[in-house]
Amino acid sequence: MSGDDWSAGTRTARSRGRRGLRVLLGVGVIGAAAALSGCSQETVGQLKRLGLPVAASDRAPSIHDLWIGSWIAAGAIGLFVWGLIIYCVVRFKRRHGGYVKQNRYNLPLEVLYTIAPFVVIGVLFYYTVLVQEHVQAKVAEPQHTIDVVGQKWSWTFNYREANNPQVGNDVWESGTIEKTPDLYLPVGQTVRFRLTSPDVIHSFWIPSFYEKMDVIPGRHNYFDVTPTRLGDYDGKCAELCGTYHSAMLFKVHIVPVAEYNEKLKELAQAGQTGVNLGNTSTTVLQPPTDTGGEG
Ligand SMILES: [Cu+2]
Repeated sequence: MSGDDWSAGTRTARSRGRRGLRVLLGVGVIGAAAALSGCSQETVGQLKRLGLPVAASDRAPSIHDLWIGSWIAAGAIGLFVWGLIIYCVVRFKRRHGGYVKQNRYNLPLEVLYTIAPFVVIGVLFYYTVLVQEHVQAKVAEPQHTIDVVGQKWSWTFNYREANNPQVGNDVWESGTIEKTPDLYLPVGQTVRFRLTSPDVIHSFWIPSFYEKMDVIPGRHNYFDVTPTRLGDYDGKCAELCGTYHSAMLFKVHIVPVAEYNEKLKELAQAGQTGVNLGNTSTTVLQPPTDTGGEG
């Protein structure tokens, strides 16, 4: 094979490679477009929030901003570092068998490597503290107080509404691992959650509030929040608490105030008045039964 044949061969191979790359890119773009067009509005919204569910409380937007800001900062730093790596790989590629000049024990560089991460952590820490202060700020006079009991393996919600003329009673709802309890919240009104546990540590989490708090035996953790968006949301335990931790779910319904009062009156009519401090559930899920059959 002559030199000309060889270079013509590599040219053909290279152009074939480029065509292959273009086809691959085209397929990728079409595939991504098809995948995204198949997504619901909800999924697209969640992608825009970089994975966060829709926000449903007055405290959530500041956590949203911290989340997005952290990703932007991480992305900028990532691009900068990848840029430096690619630059070094290309610019200082080993040629003619020699090494480029090595920079070990370069004091100014090492000082820079030490200080730069502290600056990054310092900025993240500063904004985290600001957001935490805002999220945990207490309301002087919360309009509603709900005592939440996290117990193995469900939740009890005590609505302390004895002073609410619309309800006139403290009422409660309690779930089991078979029956997921409902938590009703009035939209636009301040709610204080007081958390207790009779057994082990749980964690009270409504993902759409973008915050959660541990439920610790012997302690009274509490936080204030104003639900801001009507709708149904998920709630769950976020602390591994035993065999049926994964079944420790609840449904959150953010409703107009009138409907909230109605729901609580229904609980009162069902005789669920007073305060229920919960108890370790004795309900045990049955193991799946053998359906029998041959083979
Ligand atoms: Cu739990």
